[in-house]
Amino acid sequence: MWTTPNLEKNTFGSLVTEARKSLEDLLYLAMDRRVRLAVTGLNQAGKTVFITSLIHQLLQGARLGGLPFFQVVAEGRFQGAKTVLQPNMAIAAFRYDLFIQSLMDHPSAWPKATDGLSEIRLAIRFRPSGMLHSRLRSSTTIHLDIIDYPGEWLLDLPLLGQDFFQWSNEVFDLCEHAPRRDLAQPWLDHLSRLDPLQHAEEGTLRQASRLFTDFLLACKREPVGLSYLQPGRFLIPGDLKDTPLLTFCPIRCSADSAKAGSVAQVMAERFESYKERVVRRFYQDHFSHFDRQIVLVDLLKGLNRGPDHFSDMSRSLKSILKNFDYGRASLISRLWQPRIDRLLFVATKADHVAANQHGNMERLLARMVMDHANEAAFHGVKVETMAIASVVSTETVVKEHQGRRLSFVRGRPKGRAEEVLLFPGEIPEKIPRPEAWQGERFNFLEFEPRVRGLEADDRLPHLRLDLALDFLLGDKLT
Ligand SMILES: Nc1nc2c(ncn2[C@@H]2O[C@H](COP(=O)(O)OP(=O)(O)O)[C@@H](O)[C@H]2O)c(=O)[nH]1
Ligand SMILES: [Mg+2]
Repeated sequence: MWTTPNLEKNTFGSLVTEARKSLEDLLYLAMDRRVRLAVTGLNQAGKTVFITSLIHQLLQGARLGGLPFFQVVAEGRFQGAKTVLQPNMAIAAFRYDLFIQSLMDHPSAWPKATDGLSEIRLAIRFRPSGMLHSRLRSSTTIHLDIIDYPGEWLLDLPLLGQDFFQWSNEVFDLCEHAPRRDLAQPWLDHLSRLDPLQHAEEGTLRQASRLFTDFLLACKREPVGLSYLQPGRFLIPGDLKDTPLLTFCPIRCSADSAKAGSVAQVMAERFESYKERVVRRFYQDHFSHFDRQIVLVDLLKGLNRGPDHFSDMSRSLKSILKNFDYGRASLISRLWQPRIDRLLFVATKADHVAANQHGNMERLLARMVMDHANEAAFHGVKVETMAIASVVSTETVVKEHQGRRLSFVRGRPKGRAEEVLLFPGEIPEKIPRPEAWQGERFNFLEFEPRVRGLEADDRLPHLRLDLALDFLLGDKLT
């Protein structure tokens, strides 16, 4: 029998190994080293605080034992993170430096409200897991781009599937019910005196549009606080303020009667331009490049405000979820190739209630998004819900009260000088029935940050940020 001499066999073996190693090396290099994590939520949902705390935990919390359930940290493979130059020249910077400063100050304060879109880049260094990767490299770096943008913009998606006259009718229908009915009155009165077929003058368009914008802003303002409001840029105009793109409003008129040059026809043209140049452009320039999405929800504010507002919030959440319906007939898939493959819904500010309520908080949120989340999951998007606190500002205290053991929270309510111990009440695990909302059923207070005496080498306390990170990024750090 013919046999290969030992020497030859070894050389051949090592050649094969070398070749395989180079191939693996190439494959590894070809792997995507950039993750675009988009953070959204309605106004005041907690985006700025969430991103600030998340960056802080990566820069310093991980070293101080603050991310025990983030696998790459738990397995001892996390080597560090730092902020690096932002790649996109035309996007506002997310001012982590200012926001963390404000939280760490004495006295500590919540970061100032922001609007519009901003971005920051982190470099994360870690040791790859598994035989293949760890043999190839002792460590590797991934770039994490975090993008903060208003959830209100995602509510504009349905506009892409409507023409001006359909949209107008939808808005008029919504205005038949409280609380919109009264708030819309000045604008509707004005429209009743305006002939939609008269020749369009800029002044006429501006006046009608201003009254409509005032109506939207009144809907958004506290204590009304509605969220299902379109077009989104009318509320957060940024550099589009006063442009013709934002100078239109719904008009009572049929498509066939709107003759060229009339108010109705010019308004319809501007609506189409808004769809093209604002909505579609946001999806093309930004949304279609996101890899992971987190949607923050302030459930407690929704509960405080009562049933109408709560259902408005549910409606907004469902509308946001339509952005992740990748079915072949869906608006999203017809327009572009979606790539977000993980979607996390988070109930924020869990520290406003006692720890024993967090389970219900999560279950309530899960119920609100369930139907549409199933749809997204069916099309390959991993969906998860959680209750978190980005910066914990209370503590739970269990005490005997009239023979019952109750969970209280201790913290400094917004605007007060001293800490108090209070019983914030319970969160229902299901959406309450209309009759269960009688009186002021829910009154969850907001708290000032409690970062007293935090040294530069301490970390901000959080709840479950590590689990959120693991869901959003864990697989990219293996
Ligand atoms: N107690 C507590 N309050 C929070 C937390 N996150 C946000 N907040 C409160 O919610 C407000 C709005 O948060 P912000 O991040 O600015 O919301 P954004 O509009 O979504 O960016 C803050 O000013 C705080 O009062 C949190 O983790 N815990
Ligand atoms: Mg903000």
